[in-house]
Parts: sequence; structure tokens; C-alpha cells
Amino acid sequence: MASGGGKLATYRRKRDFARTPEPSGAALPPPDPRGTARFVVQRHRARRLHYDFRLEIGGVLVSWAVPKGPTLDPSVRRAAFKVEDHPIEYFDFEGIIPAGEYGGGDVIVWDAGTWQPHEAGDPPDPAAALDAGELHVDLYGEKLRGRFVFVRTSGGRYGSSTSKRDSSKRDSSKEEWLLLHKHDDEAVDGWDAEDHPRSVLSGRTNDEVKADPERMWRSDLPAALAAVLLKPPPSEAMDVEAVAPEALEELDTLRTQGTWHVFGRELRVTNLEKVLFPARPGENPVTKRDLLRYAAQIAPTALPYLTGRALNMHRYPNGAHAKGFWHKELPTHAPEWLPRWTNPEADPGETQTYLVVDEPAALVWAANFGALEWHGWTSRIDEPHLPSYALVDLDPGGTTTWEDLLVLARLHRTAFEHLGVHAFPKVTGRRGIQIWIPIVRGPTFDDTRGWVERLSKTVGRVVPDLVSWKWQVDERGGLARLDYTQNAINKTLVAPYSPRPAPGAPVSAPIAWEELDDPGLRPDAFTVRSIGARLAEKGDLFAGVLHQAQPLPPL
Ligand SMILES: [Mn+2]
Repeated sequence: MASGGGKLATYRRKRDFARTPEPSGAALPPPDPRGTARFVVQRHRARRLHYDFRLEIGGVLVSWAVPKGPTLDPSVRRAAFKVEDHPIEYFDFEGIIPAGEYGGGDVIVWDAGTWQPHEAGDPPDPAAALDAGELHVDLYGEKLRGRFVFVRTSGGRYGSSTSKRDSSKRDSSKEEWLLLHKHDDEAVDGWDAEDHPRSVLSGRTNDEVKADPERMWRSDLPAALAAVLLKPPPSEAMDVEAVAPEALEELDTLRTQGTWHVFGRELRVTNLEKVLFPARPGENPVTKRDLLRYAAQIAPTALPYLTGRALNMHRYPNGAHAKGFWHKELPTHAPEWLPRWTNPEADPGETQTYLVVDEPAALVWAANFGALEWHGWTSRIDEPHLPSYALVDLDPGGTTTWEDLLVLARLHRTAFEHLGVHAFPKVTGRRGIQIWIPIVRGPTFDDTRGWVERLSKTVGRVVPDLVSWKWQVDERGGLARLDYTQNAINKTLVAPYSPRPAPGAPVSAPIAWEELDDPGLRPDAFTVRSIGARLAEKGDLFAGVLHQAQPLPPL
């Protein structure tokens, strides 16, 4: 079995070293080698065009360069040259490799999915099959499907100069292999990779990625850090301009109500002096005017997480100290310019038409409507049944301390690191922590819910005294719940940067993973008054949720 040893061990050591004391990831089982693992094919224009075919085996990406690309045509055999194993972090890399470096050029994620070994022993041992020079795999990708065979033709055990005894020391990167597709239901005569040139990750071609790359691979850095973002944060990339200073001045000149000209719209605003959030000690209370100002100021940052999604509004028209209620239906008196979506599947009596915050003035309108909390759907309106995130909700119980919750969050951090999954934490603004995992669209809510359930149950088994799996709050004995059931259509978690109904107007704030080790971190520390300075200092720590969509690895 190939292992994650050798040079990859260096990456691992560095990453583990960077972490302060935390529960060991050793409690988590490695991905089952008999189960389904991931594969990726990257179209790589280096000195010569080739396709890098990578299979996840034993914690690394076992790789071949296929000059003409894989094909579904069973009458064609492609030459495939074994190259060095790549770190798992390379799995979803798309971008540029600097000229002059090894492999300098541009890379797209041409296909990705999962695979299973076939006829590789019982239990299957794909690493041993590779060593023996023949591996049969069933691929479940977007482009590549059906059974493929890798066969070594030279440079290995059956090659000219290498004896069987030397096979463990063989330099496998010199091997020549053949790649072919079997005659099966997925075979397509005349199928050519070059006729299918777009990335399954971004929909872009190599030319388009080269012209406007988002990431660069820095091979001098540890794999976990090597994919360097080249783009500005999405708030800027989305081209929502900051609210005009004149608009903020106008808001301050309005008395208790009036017409506000903001983001190119005329908004009727009311009750501007009303206190919506009681004061924290030593602070002034937060009025509706303050909330509208915040909505306008945060819109460029918050909008990328809300656009294209139905919005469930949590309204507190009488303030955070009174009872709130869900309001999903866009009211008939709403201005005509407000973007909206009518759910074609809504039954009579269910919400028909939702607000969609596709422009910044729509967020200000929602705030004026008393929507203190903003909950965008997990799926987009163009495919409401396909989530774009998987969600982990660390929901504290009555006896769960903040330290307990941090233990749970750190265990999840270890799990994601172990799996090579990009995941992004935020504090809720109340007592909890959520983790959002951006995914390439495809899995259903059943899939994401099952995946998060398996992950969280594995984590929960490490600390059974902290976690309850009971459905009813009063049966949980005050323990925390790892709430995978939020992965369902029209279930929502509070959006990043949304205010929460509590004194001082705390907001749900993205955090860096290392902040879990900051003794000063609190789940409700950041408010509508302080989040701006944090953003100016740290940027949008959630940006990867928008940019790093990934397939979920099998669990
Ligand atoms: Mn390559």
C-alpha cells in the first residue's frame, strides 16, 4: 500500500506543528481503502499539453501524465507516463504555475469524481495492483465514467532493467503505462477529451483561466498553503461598491422617517429612532437607523453569500427584546424593483415568493422591514434541490461551556485537515459555532446530510460526554448537539455578517481556524459596531466559501 510517507510526511509534520495542543486526529479512521476514493483529471498546459490523471490511494494522489487525454473510446489506447505522487491538497487546484517552475503553465480541473478498484484482490488493494502493473478502476466522474484499465508496459517489474527484488526501490516516475476504457455501457466510440475542454469546477477553459487566474500554485510552500489566492476578496470581485458617503449623510439627516436614496434606489424608511437592540454595558443601544447604516455598509461583503438565493427573514419589528417570527413571503406592498423568486414547487398555503438579495438596496429594504436576521438558502434558486454548501452546526446545550464547544470545533478542524477538505468556521453571534463547507454542486441534500452526519458522529464518539444525539432539547441533558439535519432544502443557518437579536447587535462573524486557540475568542464578541474594523484588518475570512467549491471525499 502506498503511504502518505516520504516527502508528503514533511507537509503533514509542518501542518501538525502549526497547530497548538488539540485533540489528536488519530482517533479518526483513515478513508476506507476498500471504499470509494476520489479522482481528478487536470488539463495542464505546460511545455506540452497533457492531462494529469490522479487517483487517491493511501493518502496521496497517484498520478500519470496522459499526453492525449483519457478517452471513453474502447478501441483507443493512450500512453500514460507515471509521475510523482502529488499531495491531496492538489486535488482541486485550478490556476497557474509560475513560468520557470516545474510544470509552469495553466491547469484546470477537467474532471473529478470518485472511483473504486475492480479485480484488485479481496479485500481490494489498489496499491498492490499498481505495483503488479495492472489496475482496473470504475470511475464516477462528470466526463469519465465506466471501467478503465491502467497497464504498465515498461520501466517496471516487467521492464528491461529492473528485477523483481528491486521493485520497491524502483523509480516509478520513469514508467510507461497504457490507459484504456473497457467495452461497457459507458463506452463511446470516437470520444475525444479535447472536444470537452471546460473545467468541471468553474466551467472555464484553460485559456480563460490563464487570462484571469484565481489561484497560483507555489511549489516552494507546504501543500496546505501552496494554492495562493490571486484575486481580491469576492466582495470586491462582485463589484458591489461601498455605500456612498452622501447616502450615509442623508440617512443621518432624516428625522424619524423619510425617503432614503441609497444604492440607486429610493427607499421609504421608518421608525429610525426606535431601539432595536438593547445596549451592552457602556454602549448606546442600537437603533433602527444604526441597523440600516450597518446593512448599507456591510452589503458589499455580505451580498455574495445571499445573491441568487431565497432569503428567509427573521423579523423583530419591535426589537430584539420582543418576540420575533419568520417571514418568508415577500409582501404585496414590497417595491416592484425588489428581486424575487417564486418557488414553482410551493403548495397552496406555503410561501410562494421570496426576496432574493441580488442588489445591495434589497438588503437595506429587508432591514427596514424589521429583518434583523438574514438566512439565505443553502441552495441557489436555479437548482433549489442541490446545495452549494454542507453545514456543520455546533449547537451548545444548557450545560455546554464555551470550552466544550471549542473542543468540538477543534475536533472538526482536525477532521477537515485529515480529509483535505476546505471548511470555514464562524461564530454565530449567540453561543454557537458553525462550519460551512463549499461543494461542487451535484450531491443532494440527502448526500450532504449523510456526509455531515457520518463526520459529526465520528467526531462525537471521541467526546461522548459532550454530545447528545437526542432530537428533543429536553432529552439532551444540557449536552451539545451536532446538528446535521440543517442540511435540507429551505433549512437555513444564519448568513455570515447577519446581526443577531441580542444586546449590542452581535453579528455572525467568520473566524480563522487558529482563532479557536485564542483565549479571547467569544461567540458573540463582534457586533455591528466592531465588525467593520475587523474586516478592514483581516479581510473576509469566509471568502473561500465562494471560491473553493470541492467534491466531498467519501467517508
Ligand atoms: Mn502536469
